[in-house]
Amino acid sequence: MSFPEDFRWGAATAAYQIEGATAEDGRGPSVWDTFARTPGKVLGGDTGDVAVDHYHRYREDVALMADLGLRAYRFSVSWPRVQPDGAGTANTAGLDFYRRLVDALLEAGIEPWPTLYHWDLPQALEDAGGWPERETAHRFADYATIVHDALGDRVHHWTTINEPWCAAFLGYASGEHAPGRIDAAGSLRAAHHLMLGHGLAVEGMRARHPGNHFGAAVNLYAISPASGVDADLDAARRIDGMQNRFFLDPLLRGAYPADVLTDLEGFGLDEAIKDGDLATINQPVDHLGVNYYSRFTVTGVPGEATQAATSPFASHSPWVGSDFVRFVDGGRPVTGMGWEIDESGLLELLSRLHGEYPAVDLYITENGAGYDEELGGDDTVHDQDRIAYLDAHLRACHAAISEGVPLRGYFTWSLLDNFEWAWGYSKRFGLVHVDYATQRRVPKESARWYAGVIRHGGLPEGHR
Ligand code: IFM
Repeated sequence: MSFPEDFRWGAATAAYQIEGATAEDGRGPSVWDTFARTPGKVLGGDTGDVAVDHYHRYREDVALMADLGLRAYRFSVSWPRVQPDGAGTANTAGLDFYRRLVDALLEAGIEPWPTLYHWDLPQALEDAGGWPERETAHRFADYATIVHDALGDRVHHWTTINEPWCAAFLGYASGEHAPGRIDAAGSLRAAHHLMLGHGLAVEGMRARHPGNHFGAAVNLYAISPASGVDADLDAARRIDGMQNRFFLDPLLRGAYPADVLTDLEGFGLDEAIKDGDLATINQPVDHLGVNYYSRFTVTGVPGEATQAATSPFASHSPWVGSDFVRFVDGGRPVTGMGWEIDESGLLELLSRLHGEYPAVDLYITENGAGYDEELGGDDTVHDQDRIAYLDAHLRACHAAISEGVPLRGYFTWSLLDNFEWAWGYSKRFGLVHVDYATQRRVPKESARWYAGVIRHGGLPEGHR
């Protein structure tokens, strides 16, 4: 099962999850520094203060990537490293880190794919109101152009925001992620302003380097109603609306979905949307990043199964989860996160995206499986479950390409074990095991398997 010659084989990480060095070289505090220090917010009281020390070990990590044969590496830039207070002139020492990283990647023949916002908002901007404030979108666009001015001559693919659903709704509605606010109306404004920030940033960056490629990465799900009864169909419509279409439609069509706007009446979103915003959000983009992990099965029948532990981020949007939608067990095997494994959902999603939003190239910007793993006595991790997960999802990618879906690359989540947000260091997603006490890196079996896939440009025929 060969993939196209120019298919981008990659792996992904994010700044706060791997860099550490949170107080070095002038970096300012981010909302995640504050949140992680707040008792009870992160499992075990873990923080990103050291993480996997990538800030100091990036050369070793680039060498690991080269050993794996990665063609591209998706990382995120830490906004508070570049602008410690979220505004004003750049902190040169912070930008220099990304200059060094990009140079090391290019020297190793690995294409750098930066994401500008993977959730580490400068704390000063949160203190001024955070993403529910419109001004934050403008601050983000300024920051984006600073980074792009520094790297845009050598970096040609740019992702603006990562998973705005999480940043807005886990950050401001359920409070499970930083900054930990519980404010449904504020979370909707946050979502709108994240997308506005994306549009303003693309506009600014493209004006400077029209030849570069720009896009956003969204976390999308396959969604099934638990049955064909009207209440279940409506639950599926609602969760598809909030999870998928609420982001896809403004970004790619320039309009919020009408049914979702009706569902959200009374939450003040209308007042946040100013003339021209949707045209700004709907900047032409060169690619859409798809972060895919799982399928949701939902019911709207009152009194049916309550929140299933198996649904990532499921309970969380107060107005969506409480009255109309409940997540039920879809009866599939789960990863160590309790997330149901369903590669058919990825094929379904890719076909749908191509059918409904045809004009954009697609990349899988995240896909992977988290487990509680330990290094074995033979000094490796026999992560056959992860290999099976990746293999199945890559077969779905291959099927999508065979159907004509313009899927141009795949970035597995994640290169390294790292700080898994509210789960701290308890869940491991890496191809490479990290001993958090010594920072020693050991490629897992999945790393060797993925290197083989890249080397052969595909997978053997038939199922594993
Ligand atoms: O670790 C996260 C990543 O930061 C965003 N997408 C999901 C991953 C696994 O939870």
